[in-house]
Amino acid sequence: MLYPTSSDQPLDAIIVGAGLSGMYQLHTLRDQLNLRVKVLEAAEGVGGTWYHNRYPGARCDSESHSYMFYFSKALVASWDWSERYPQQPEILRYMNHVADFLKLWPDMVFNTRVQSAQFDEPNNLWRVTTSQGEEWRAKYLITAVGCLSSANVPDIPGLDSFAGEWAHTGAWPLDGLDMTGKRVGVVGTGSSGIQAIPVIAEQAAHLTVFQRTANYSIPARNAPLSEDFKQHVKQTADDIRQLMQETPNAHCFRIQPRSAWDVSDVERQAIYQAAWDKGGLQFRATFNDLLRDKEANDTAAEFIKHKIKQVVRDPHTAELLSDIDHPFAAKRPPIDSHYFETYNRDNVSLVDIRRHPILHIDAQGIQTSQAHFPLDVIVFATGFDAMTGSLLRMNITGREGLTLKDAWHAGPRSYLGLQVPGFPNMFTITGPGSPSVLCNLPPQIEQHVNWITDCIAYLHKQGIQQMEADTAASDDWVQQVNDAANETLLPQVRHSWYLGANVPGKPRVFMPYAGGFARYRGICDEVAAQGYKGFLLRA
Ligand code: N01
Repeated sequence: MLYPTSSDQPLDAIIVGAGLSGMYQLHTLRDQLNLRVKVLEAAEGVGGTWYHNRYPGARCDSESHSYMFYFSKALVASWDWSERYPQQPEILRYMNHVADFLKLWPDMVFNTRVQSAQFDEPNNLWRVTTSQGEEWRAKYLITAVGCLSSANVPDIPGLDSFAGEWAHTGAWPLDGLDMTGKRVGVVGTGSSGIQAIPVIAEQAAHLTVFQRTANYSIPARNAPLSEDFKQHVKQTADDIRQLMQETPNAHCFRIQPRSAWDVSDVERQAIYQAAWDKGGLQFRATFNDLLRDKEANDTAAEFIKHKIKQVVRDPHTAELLSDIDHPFAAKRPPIDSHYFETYNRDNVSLVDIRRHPILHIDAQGIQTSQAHFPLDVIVFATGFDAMTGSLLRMNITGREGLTLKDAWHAGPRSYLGLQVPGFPNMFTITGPGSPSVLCNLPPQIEQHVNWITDCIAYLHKQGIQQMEADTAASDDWVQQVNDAANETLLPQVRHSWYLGANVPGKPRVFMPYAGGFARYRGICDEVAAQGYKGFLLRA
């Protein structure tokens, strides 16, 4: 047996997950604090969600120079992205490069799914059991399981009887899915579906898209990066990092400090047009009140709906695609490469499953309340049991037999998205209650990992054996998370995955902190400066 089991010395920390967060956490604890740490990872390799999301067209919606680590200048200098938005294989290469660069491989254990984690109170240890039949023990348990890692396959009657092949975008087969010349159905038009649909349409004999909720999308305007730009990123790394830390969503662009009502109608249209031409998530940064003022938001929404109608030639299809029932960017806004244009192809059709729901799947295909659609392949682009799914799947039990499932029966409750009352010495990187999915994730990961690392250093220095989120502080934080969300239009979308509404039976609670990354960082820093106020520290 290569690694410690119950008979060996416990580790200092077990990190679950070898995505960006798990890898960086391993580096800081091992190489800065000199702790004994292992990463346990269910997959065969590093990458986290990017390991599994191999669907055609998978690409990052954050611009490549913002989707990387900035904590090390040498690491920044060692990497070049090739495109404005990196494709999944390139992101996976980057992750492998990070593991090589930081020499992480000896301390990561693959093909090892955590099956349970139990706090052993008398010994002040976490006991972790895995799919390999091992038990690992460590003082700290750090979850780095990602926010969008638990694929949500809808429970549609008859799926088992389907004679063709099917896959979920978030759990894509490692050896791919050949759709050449086949009749393919895609269910779902969120970010993943909108990325996959144009690429699948080029391969399939016929593509049928099953749309439940029409969605906005902004052209990505992807392009190769020039050598000049690649050099610029290296030379201005400090500025880029600083900018991402100051913006609400940790992206490399500022939200314009103007209201949609500060300009004339003509100027507003010109601003939207320029943002449309430039492409990308910056579109929502054109005005500072798009997510707070419904009427301001309507001006952006109408602009995009008009664009859809201009692009899509068939009036009925254009109507279905532009009949959007929620404010722009109140659900995570997709960006695309020729998504709406794809509906002008002869081999693509759109089915409205809001009006005519899917009834069941049979051996030959999908039956809606209106018609039967013969298919060879079904692609579920139906999203994730976001933010809590992967944590709950780990069967975590804290003090006095309290399970995480019970602790979160009414929705996730944590302090700062970092710790949960009743679960001592457990930290949740980008956990529910942190800005996480509302942010470009690498800067938020750096911030969380640095905070946890500083915190553990402090505990060691002070001789503190146990740290746990205080219940009252956590309740107050949950209130602050709700208050921040209620200042925006985000909670108004009742079918949003931010609220858990996409998973049957999941409590409807707004999960990420919407007060902005910069504000959140300030709060976390303040808590640390006050000796980790709001946490119970036991010697
Ligand atoms: O999932 P989604 P996603 N029957 O939940 C539909 C990130 N991401 O994988 O809206 C029929 O957004 C559902 O319909 P409705 C990003 O944060 C990042 O696309 O619930 N349809 C919707 O159309 C994103 O927000 C990148 O009515 C069903 C779709 O499936 C998040 O991942 C790239 C259904 C699901 O959309 C999730 O995106 C891609 C059912 N039973 C994704 N259940 C980056 O670039 C669901 N749907 C970083």
